[in-house]
Amino acid sequence: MRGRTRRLHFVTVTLAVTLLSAWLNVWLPGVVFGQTVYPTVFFDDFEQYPVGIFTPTRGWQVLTSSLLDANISDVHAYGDAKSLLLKDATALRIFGLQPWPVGYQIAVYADAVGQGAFEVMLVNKDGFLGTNPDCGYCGWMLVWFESFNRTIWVGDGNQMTACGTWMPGTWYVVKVVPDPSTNTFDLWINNTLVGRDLGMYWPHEELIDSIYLRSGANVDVYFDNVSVFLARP
Ligand SMILES: [Ca+2]
Repeated sequence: MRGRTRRLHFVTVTLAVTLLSAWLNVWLPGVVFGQTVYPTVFFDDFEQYPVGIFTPTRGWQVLTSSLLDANISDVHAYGDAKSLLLKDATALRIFGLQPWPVGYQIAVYADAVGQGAFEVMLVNKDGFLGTNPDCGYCGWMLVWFESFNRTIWVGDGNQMTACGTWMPGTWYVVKVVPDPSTNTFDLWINNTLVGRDLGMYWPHEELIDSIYLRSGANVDVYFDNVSVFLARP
């Protein structure tokens, strides 16, 4: 009887650990920051979509002339099997208005230098599409991978700061953490702080409701492990 109770206890503990691990895998990637864990607004690793043409669901929208330009790929992925592949295309993931401050993390990969650039930032969807005059440009905390001389730029679209270079065939994990007390943000790339106390020039951060991913580089650009988090413990 004692052995049966012990086995039952073992099974219960194993099940609890398994469920906790699964929960952690779903909710925590991208929001562990030093000793701090930030609450996740959303996370997507694209593992739940079939390989092939990306059918935008779960808050995603694809802005492109052809849906053929947005695909779920199993060619490159960050730490698992699938990623979102954009070819001269833009994807928006709408997560809704959140209490400021909001940060984001994303893994990006280009398999060639190509032309143009690829980029990520937070936006107000309606403003960015030109229908909300309250926030002007309506894009915040832009990280811009320029193909010409492979420079990584960060800023607000107008005032940009070079913060490193990039190589094709390499994953870059971009993490942006705002600090509302100083109206600045920090940029981390592959866990290295490459931009500190960067200026926030556009007002009305409380209007942020989406994350924006774009490939205009005439090359295949892969995006994975997209997360948005509330930037406070
Ligand atoms: Ca993935």
